[in-house]
Amino acid sequence: MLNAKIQDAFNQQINAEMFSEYLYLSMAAHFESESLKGMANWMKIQAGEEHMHAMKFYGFILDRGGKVVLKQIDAPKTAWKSPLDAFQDVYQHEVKITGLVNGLANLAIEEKDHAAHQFLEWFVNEQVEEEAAAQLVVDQLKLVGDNGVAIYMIDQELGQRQPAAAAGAAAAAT
Ligand code: OFO
Repeated sequence: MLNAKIQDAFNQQINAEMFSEYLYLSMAAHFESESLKGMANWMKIQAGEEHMHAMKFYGFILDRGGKVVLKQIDAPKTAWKSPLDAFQDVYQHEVKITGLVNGLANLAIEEKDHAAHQFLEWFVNEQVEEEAAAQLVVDQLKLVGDNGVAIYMIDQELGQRQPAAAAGAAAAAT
């Protein structure tokens, strides 16, 4: 049985993850319109991962006999000055999400909910990866500055990103 405080906090996190999905989909649409298809691909896959994160919370609440309560999703930004501007926003957003996940883990400890705490461990680790992935692209974009050829090459590289399930299957086959 899920206590009310954790249920509310987890429902709030569904909203945060759905906003993340919206934000990255908005960035994807922005990059599509800038003909940066690789960056759009990276963002669409990221948006899909955020949806999966939201669904993990959804499933956990229901498995514990709780009630899922969906709230209104804020509208994300729709334009960015440059690829660097967008990826810096990704990084800052992920830092914010890490703070939310840490807050949930603290709450689970306070409420002595071991199942919730264990469930959140996956997210704690995931956030390390998410921050690192965004930071890497920010660093690369800072390195190349306004060099169009280099931005094109980064775009090509980001176009190689595959959804986590497909990437896992490919790695298992090698
Ligand atoms: Fe980007 O990790 Fe969920 O929100």
